[in-house]
Amino acid sequence: MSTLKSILHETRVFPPNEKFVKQANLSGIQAYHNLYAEAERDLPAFWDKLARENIIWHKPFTRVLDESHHPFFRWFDDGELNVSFNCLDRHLATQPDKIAIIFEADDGKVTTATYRDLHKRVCQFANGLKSLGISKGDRVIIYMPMSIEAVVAMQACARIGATHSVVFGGFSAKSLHERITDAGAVAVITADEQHRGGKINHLKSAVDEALAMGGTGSVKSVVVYKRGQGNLALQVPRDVWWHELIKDQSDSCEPEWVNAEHPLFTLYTSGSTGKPKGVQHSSAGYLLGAIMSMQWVFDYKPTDVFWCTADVGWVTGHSYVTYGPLAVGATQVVFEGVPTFPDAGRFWKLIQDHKVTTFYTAPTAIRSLIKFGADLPGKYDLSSLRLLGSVGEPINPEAWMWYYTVVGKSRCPVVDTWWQTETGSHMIAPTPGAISLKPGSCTLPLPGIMAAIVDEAGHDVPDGKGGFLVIKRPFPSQARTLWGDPERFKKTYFPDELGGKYYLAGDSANRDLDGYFWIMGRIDDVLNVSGHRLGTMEIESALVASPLVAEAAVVGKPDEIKGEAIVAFVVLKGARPQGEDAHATVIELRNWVSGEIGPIARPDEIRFGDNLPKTRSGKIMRRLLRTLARGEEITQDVSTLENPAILEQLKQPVA
Ligand code: 6R9
Repeated sequence: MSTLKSILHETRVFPPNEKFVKQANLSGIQAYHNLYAEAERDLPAFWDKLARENIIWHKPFTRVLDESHHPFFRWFDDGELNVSFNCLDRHLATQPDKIAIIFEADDGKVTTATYRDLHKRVCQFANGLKSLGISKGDRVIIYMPMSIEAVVAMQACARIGATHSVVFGGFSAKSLHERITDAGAVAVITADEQHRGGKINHLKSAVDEALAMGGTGSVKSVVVYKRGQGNLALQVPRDVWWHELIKDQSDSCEPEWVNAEHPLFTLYTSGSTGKPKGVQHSSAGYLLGAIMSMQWVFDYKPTDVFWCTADVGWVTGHSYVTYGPLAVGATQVVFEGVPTFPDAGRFWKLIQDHKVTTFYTAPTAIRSLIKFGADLPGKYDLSSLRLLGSVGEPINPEAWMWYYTVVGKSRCPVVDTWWQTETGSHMIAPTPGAISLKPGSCTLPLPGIMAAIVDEAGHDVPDGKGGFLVIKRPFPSQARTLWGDPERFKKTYFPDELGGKYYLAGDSANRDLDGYFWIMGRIDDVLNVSGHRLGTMEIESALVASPLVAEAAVVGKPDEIKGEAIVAFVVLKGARPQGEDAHATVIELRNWVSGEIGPIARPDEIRFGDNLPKTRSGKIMRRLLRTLARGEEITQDVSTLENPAILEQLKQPVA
């Protein structure tokens, strides 16, 4: 295999294999181009047809797209539906006994639920919520471990028209408090415990702590699912056990029909300021995005066993655990634990045991498993796999190649899916029976997604030049606003600087001469070194291409002469080097990067750690690395860090 010369010089191309093309939902490149052109010709007509074909409407819509309040777009806005009906009831006539969820607990215990079971459980719980006085338009916080119950809780909210806001179980009581008060939630659904990697996290005590912080008078009820022993005192009448709540409830529940634009959920995500943004999604448009991407990108087939490893606390867990797979009637795996417990073969064992066909995970998970070598996946039978997916950050070509060859045995397309909390569903991603893959590129925009790259003034840049990634025309699954802050929505995503017209994603990207998109990283992750623009990702890719390196993160630090200097935090495949050894490795890696990209990209400083500081969803916390790189004390909130101890190691420059 040729060595890598930075991602933009990546020349490997993998056309879809014939067998895959034959069976694909979108088969052959012409089919893709036709569909894309159809959307370009008449965008409303394109989505109109899909919305009628793929959603079951209680009251069909007559209007497709209303742009009169730009950028607060409305889709299908005189239609009525219920999202939970579209995920459950629609399958009762055709496949009630099909397994909807295979749940594997941290300790390996497996339980399943059919569509009929799931429907009953959602109805019962929805009735329980109603008995607490919760109704349409109320906000409900969900703070749960990965479980069938977490999916039930979300679906039950959707069923009664309550707007859920899931808070990831790894967030601290303080973050939870912030979200409860911002949402003005009437209830919190939680569990006594969360089990991950053999460790227990006491969710209910965090809820108690959050509710004791004040300003949470809107919260009338706390529902507690008993995941562990349930050894805790309920605060009656506020708190109620889940099993007590549903005990006498009927297992049928007429769905609340809501307007297409009714807020299905808000999900908090971090922005450039400290205050998290409550990204608000619609019902119909959001659902349509989830369904179409299941069909186009995951090439969904009724025989699939789908597994998205994301937690429901993130948008990926919303669209590709709770809503997308159920709306299309899939069998899916839901996993409570972590990839490395009880050992680093856990993911591969799950794929083997449940005969997973479609596996969707994050590059950071892949890279951390690469560390354990190719022998490990080789010990498991992964022959059920037919499609692999990646999400959350750019996947460097070397990790892509490992995923493709070692996990997928060069048989399975790798779909690198670029999208965001704000976009609700995939935006730029291969339709795998149509599009040739290039390692490290999320390839081409989906039909109906008018993605482009522009400069600071909002003008198109020539291919190969790079700039801001924007989406020029509205699409159904996009966020409608920020909860309680429409001004911030407008300012952040439709800034005046770009003429206010386009959705600004906040990522920089490059489009190559074949029209393929290469995401370079967040706008704030772009370094300007001696007047040269460098994506941190580009340097990371080069580092990871070295046989010595398992993982790397690159940040900038201010430099008097160059503007910015490059600091690389590196995890080696071998042990963390000390003394002379460390010094020699630094020189070797600096020269390596210089050879890969050019002397301009040579890191000014390299530090070694056993790991990188990551959130529990697997994102590297670059802002912490930037603080460390500057030699400053960390004052930021580190409560979302998986491994806070690593910061001490990374403080130390190599002497
Ligand atoms: C789905 C999700 C969004 C940000 C996004 C970008 C990065 C996500 C990516 C990717 C390159 C991909 N990102 N997928 N970058 N290639 N395939 O992760 O949503 O948590 O809101 O993060 O993640 O920087 O702007 P979210």
